[in-house]
Amino acid sequence: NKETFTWEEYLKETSSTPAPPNCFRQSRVPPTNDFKMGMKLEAHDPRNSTSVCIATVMGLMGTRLRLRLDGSDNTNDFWRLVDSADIQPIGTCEKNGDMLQPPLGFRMNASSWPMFLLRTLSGAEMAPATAFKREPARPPQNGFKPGMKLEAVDKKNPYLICPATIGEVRGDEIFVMFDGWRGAFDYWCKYDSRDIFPVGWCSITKHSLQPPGNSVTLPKSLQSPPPPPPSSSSSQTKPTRRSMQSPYRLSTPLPPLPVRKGVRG
Ligand code: MLZ
Repeated sequence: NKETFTWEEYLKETSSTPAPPNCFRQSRVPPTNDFKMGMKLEAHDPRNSTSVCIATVMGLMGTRLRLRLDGSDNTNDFWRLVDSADIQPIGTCEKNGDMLQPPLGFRMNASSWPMFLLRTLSGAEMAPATAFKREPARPPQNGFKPGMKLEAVDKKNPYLICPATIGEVRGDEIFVMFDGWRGAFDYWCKYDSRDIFPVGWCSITKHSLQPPGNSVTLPKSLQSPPPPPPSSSSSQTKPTRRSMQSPYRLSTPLPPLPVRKGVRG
């Protein structure tokens, strides 16, 4: 059936091979997701990672949780794995002698935080300690090679996990290229990122997997090189615009290939 994506067919079509599972900072046996909608927990504020906040489970997919910080609005939801070191049971922060913080962009006056905290926790269902799984160890070194296939979180649409290819390897960094999207969603990350998974992960954990896009992947000779990885000295530098780098950059889009049904997100 050509209309549903399967890795088996796709790997044959593209004559490519999956990145070995031991390259990833993921458990060989994926953890179970024992959280439930509405449960509360402690989470590091993604926009201010030194502060620990109260979060509510707003959704579950595979081994991932959609989280919203209590006191924040609905536009800053984020996703974490059940074995992420960024989340912990309620009470952990206090046990460590720390204080729960209001999220960045707390909707109310700062003086109302203590009362808000009291009310948001009273009668709340707290995620049990057993639902939090230990974060797997990082692989000892970067084992990725260009061309290897994987499943990766689309950081612009973080609810999506999509088929991707390793484009380049430099030190501890890898360039993740999303198949069929002409570079629009590609990014550099560390080889031990929690946002990348071995081929088959979504199917095992019952997470949806977006099929590849339908844009042509240009032959290597016509591709512009990936932007440089964020170096430690200039980690905030924006990647150079690719269109500036290659004389071969197409100015008009290529015609779309015959569309598989349900490909577009
Ligand atoms: N449907 C949206 C999301 C694309 C997601 C791509 N992921 C690699 C779009 O077409 O822009």
